[in-house]
Amino acid sequence: MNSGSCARERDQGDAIANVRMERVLAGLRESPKRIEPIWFYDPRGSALFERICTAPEYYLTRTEIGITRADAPEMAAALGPRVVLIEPGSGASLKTRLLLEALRAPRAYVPVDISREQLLATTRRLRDDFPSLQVQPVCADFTEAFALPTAALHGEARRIVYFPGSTLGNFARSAASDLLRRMRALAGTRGAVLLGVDRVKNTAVLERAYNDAAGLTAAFNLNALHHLNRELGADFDPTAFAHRAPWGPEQSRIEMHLVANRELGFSVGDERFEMTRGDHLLTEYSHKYTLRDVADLAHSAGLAVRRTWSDPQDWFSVLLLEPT
Ligand code: AVI
Repeated sequence: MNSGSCARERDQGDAIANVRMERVLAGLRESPKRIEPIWFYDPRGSALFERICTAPEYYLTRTEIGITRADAPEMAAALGPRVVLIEPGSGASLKTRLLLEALRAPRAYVPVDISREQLLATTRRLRDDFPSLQVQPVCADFTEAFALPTAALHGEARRIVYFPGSTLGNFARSAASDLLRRMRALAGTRGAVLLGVDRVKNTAVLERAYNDAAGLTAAFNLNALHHLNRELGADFDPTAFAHRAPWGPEQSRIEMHLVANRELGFSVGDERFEMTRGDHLLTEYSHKYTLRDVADLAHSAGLAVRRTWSDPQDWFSVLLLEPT
């Protein structure tokens, strides 16, 4: 590598850091102040999220795994043979393995993740465990446009976009609709989207899932401040904030907040912000859906619900969506 390319890489790195800083500042200038959920996820935040997924109160992961375990053969039959499975925000999911095991002669698996380390680790493990499967990782932020590897686009294989985990719920309605629309485009006219969503249910069950007794979700929420302090040189005092995650029935969502427990100030970049006791930072939405909501959302993105698989309590559903 010569000094010219080093300088270019440094300039690109600076440009990305500036964009990140500007997005954080824009969120903090809003009312209420907003921090994007991507700030939960540094290595500590990712480890906390893994622990949340097995917390007794957080029913989502084990319920979706249960559905996948029970219904993967039916899902595989509905998807058809020799598919290319594309998974935006892939992580290291057990659900994907259950699906891959059930699929008939899948052509390729394309995990898409922003974390290069996570992506490489997943790719290595899957190549070991599924030696005949082509694993073609894409390192990208799936909320932005990204290109598929040409091998995944070639041939007649049906493309299936797999989006489990109720991650769609973390997007506001219009952003969720845009994301589904992009997934439809990625799948193509003969393809499909296999989507996992969390269902509307008893408020106490929902609020418990985001206020676990061990304090994992609280630590996960506060981790956004530690992450911002380290990455952007902010000076939040995390001890001055408390985790709150109330259910909002009008918007059908859990809203994660960090509430100031005293009057305080903090700086990000050159900007100074003040909060009074009781003010909050909004860190995440987690929308919950009725089947009617999902059908409407899918419809807004040019997709129709073809199949639905749910657990016996109807707490979570996996839906097969196809272009209308
Ligand atoms: C990633 N996402 C689907 C999780 C959720 O349930 O909305 C993130 C999470 N936030 C708090 N606990 C888990």
